[in-house]
Amino acid sequence: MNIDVEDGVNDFVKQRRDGSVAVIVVDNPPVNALRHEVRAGLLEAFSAARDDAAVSAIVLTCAGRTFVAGADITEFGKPPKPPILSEVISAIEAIEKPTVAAIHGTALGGGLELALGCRYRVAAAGAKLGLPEVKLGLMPGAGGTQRLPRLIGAEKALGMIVSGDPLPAQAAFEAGLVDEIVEGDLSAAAIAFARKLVAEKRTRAPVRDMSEKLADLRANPAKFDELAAAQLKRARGLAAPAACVEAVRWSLDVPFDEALKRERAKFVELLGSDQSKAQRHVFFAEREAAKAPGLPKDVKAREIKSAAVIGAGTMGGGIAMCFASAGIPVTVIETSQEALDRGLATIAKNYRNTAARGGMTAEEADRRIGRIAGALTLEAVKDADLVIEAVFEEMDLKRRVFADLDRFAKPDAVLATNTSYLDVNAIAQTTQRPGSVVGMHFFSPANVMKLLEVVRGAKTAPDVLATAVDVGRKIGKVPAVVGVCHGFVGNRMLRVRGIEAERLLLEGALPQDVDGALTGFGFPMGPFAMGDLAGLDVGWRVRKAEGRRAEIADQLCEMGRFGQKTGKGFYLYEAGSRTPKPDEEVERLIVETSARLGVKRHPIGKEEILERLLYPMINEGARILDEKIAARPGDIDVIWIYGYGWPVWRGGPMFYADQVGLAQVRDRLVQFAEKTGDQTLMPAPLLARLAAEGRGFGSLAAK
Ligand code: T1G
Repeated sequence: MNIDVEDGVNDFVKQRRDGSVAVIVVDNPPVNALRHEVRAGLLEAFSAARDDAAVSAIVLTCAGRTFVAGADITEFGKPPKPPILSEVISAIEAIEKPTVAAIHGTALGGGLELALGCRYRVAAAGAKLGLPEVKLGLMPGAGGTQRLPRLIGAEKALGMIVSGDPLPAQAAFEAGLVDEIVEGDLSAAAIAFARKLVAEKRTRAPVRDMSEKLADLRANPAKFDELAAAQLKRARGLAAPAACVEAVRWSLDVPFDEALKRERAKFVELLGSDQSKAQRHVFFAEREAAKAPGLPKDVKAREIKSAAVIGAGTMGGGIAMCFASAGIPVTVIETSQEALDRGLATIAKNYRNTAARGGMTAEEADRRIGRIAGALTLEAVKDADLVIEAVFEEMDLKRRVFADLDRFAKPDAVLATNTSYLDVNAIAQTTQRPGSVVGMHFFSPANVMKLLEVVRGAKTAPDVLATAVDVGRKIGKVPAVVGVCHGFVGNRMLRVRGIEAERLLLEGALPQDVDGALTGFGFPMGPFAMGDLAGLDVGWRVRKAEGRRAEIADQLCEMGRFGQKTGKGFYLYEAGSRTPKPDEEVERLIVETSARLGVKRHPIGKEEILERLLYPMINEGARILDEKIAARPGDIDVIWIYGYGWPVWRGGPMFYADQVGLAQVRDRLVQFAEKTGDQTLMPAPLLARLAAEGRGFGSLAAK
């Protein structure tokens, strides 16, 4: 964007004149967040342009890669500095001269609210516009809940505000949110647009005074309730979505200024809530988790223009879909035609089902299917920039595959393994190029789950690691860099929780008690229902390989009860149903096993069940930090939220531990160790130290 800056209102807001058009430029990299100097600079610049008789119109634009992407989240929780955003927006809205927001990149949150204060909006073709505050446990706090419904109607506004998902420019244009889509030089086009308004003496009411688009739902509040209920279906445990609904309802039946006051008050209330603090923690933790400590800032990721996946099973198929959906051609390699056909058919079925549900067009589904090729020999990897091995979780098999890959893959290919437990270094050693080997641990179903554990081997080259992280983002994943140990971060902590869950069954709980405690806490599913979904035989094979026994789970497997796939596991499943039903036979087995093992069963309360499941995990998390398998506590939080269903509004296990207080966690762990005799439950050195110092994991700077 060519901006010859006439002068600076301050370091973050510049202004210049293009004839009689005043051009105000926000310049606060990387995303032009509305820190207080930006707000102050905008108020000053707009006031000056308003009062300057030589100015006939005002264009608001931004330098860098995006329009304003919202309030400065790092300022939240600190005393607000004037002017507050809604004050700036009201001042802009009151200006009679045409005001035009020129939008590129992402106009989000306070950024879109700012644009709604202008009389007109023009957008670059690739722009996105949204109010994602709900994803931070908040709601729009500067008029978005009142102005957006007035401009595009309450139904569309409700969808945007409760989901927090942005609208692409074209859809925004069709909704009336944007007045013109621009190709080429946005600033020049916006200035031309402003000039045309002046020349044609076109005026428009401020958004606050618009009402025609509210008429339908004002006349039919029951319809609004219906729409709201549909939107809130997915709000499980979250407070912000309901607050967003209430606020949009005010646009129908509360005068604008009164509604603005209420919006502000509710926004401030949410800002102070534990849920929003947790979700803001996750926002920043997610961005940190992809940053591998010690990686040179200038390391460049290799470009991945093609991929190959070894194995067309559940994981291989899902992984291939990630690349095809991101526009990267991918070859899936299997050992038999039958297995290949089955894998490719499942992929095609998944895409067609999504298209049938309206998740994409049939043409788009065909395009994605078309990007996936099949092959029956490993030679087919020869042109791939990235090869991902997704074969059976067995070390010898993986080592054989990598030895062969070493012969066929091109010299600068990145060789990744999707192992979920095994030693990436041992796999890399079978090649002449261990520097090219990295772990890319996807989560099932791989085309849905957001998490990607990027496993850094002892010899993994910096640019290979950077490439795995970069391509992970490109295929829509949340990458978290971890070190090599058995089960890496997520599965290692899951194993500890599993041991405790089994122990609780022997001591007095039933599967539905344990699962109920976790679903009550906010997890979508408890350990036993999750085991039944994944198949109990999976864990059984892992335990056998480790020479470990889980009394109840192993007996169920010996009885052929593998979970949903056999209609019986820890629960009963009626034909065609995924709803777990408690099973007396399992209850009897548990009680008999306790008696056989001489364990005296006793009632265990929900709170204790929760502590017994979560505190040992947190303790293992502390060991993982001590061993530098994870660099930051936030990485562990991101892994559990995007890979294991930890409720985002509780911030993740390490964030949650800080809220509970590490002294409490420490003391309970000591009690559990004494009660069970299991010394691995004794507080990890890091946890014990922080608790003794009255500190939390949050006080640990990035290592
Ligand atoms: N405030 C402060 N820092 C921000 C920020 C923000 N709003 N947005 C991004 N950053 C930092 C981020 O931490 C990272 O830092 C760098 O910018 C690049 O971000 C009143 C109350 C815009 C789509 O929720 O969704 O307005 O890691 O890595 O992938 O109603 O950032 O480099 O040190 O994500 O290209 C509403 C949040 C705020 C949008 C760009 N707005 N941002 O994605 O880059 S609440 C949002 C994003 C609000 C009003 C309310 C994305 C992005 P670092 P990045 P990206």
